[in-house]
Amino acid sequence: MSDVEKSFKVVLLGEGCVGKTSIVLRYIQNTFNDKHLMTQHAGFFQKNINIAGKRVQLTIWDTAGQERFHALGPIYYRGSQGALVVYDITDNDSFVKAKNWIKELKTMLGNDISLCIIGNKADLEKSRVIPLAEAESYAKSVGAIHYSTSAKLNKGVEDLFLDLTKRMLANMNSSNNSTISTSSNTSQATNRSERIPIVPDNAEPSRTTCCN
Ligand code: G3D
Ligand code: MG
Repeated sequence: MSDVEKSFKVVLLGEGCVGKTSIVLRYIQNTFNDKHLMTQHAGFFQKNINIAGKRVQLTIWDTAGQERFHALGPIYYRGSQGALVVYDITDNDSFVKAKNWIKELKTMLGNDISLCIIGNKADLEKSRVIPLAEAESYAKSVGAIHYSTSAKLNKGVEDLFLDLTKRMLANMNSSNNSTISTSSNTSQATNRSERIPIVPDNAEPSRTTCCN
């Protein structure tokens, strides 16, 4: 098996409790835990996939709950080629927050990033407050792709990462630097140097769930 040909940094963003950690754990470990996850899984996860004949390594950054205190800044998403901005389809505030993140990412990173807007908790369709058409139309208006997922039921998660990876490869090919990178090139080295540890959040130790 050949070495990784390309490495991408992908960040998860969105309000607390929308299911960011659940999505990444579903993708990496194929597990779902409805117990409190916030402080247990801070940092980044890696997954290697073969796609279009290329071996790609995804480094997926999850927060340690800093979003609850508005404490996530450019240091977290800088250098990323993909962003998953997650909202909860049953929570209007989380959709507003997702739009704010999109605005910030576009201001800070321009069009160099593949944006995904993810309506999670699709299993709670009966409690949906964000119409799918509205979310899709917003995504289109900002050049993002909208996905519906349920980390709980394992719906849409694999497809989302596959599609995002294809888009990041396509972006890379359409940019000036269209040569496939190797693991020793500058772009990956840059990503490595930006692996600033995410400090676990100890601010809410007594909570057993993060929602409600
Ligand atoms: P976060 O990382 O965005 O803060 P978490 O969100 O992944 O910690 O999830 C927050 C809560 O939402 C968790 O429940 C989790 O089980 C639940 N959740 C995540 N994804 C889904 C989903 O697809 N469907 C449903 N129904 N629930 C989901 P608790 O009870 O720990 O607050
Ligand atoms: Mg989390």
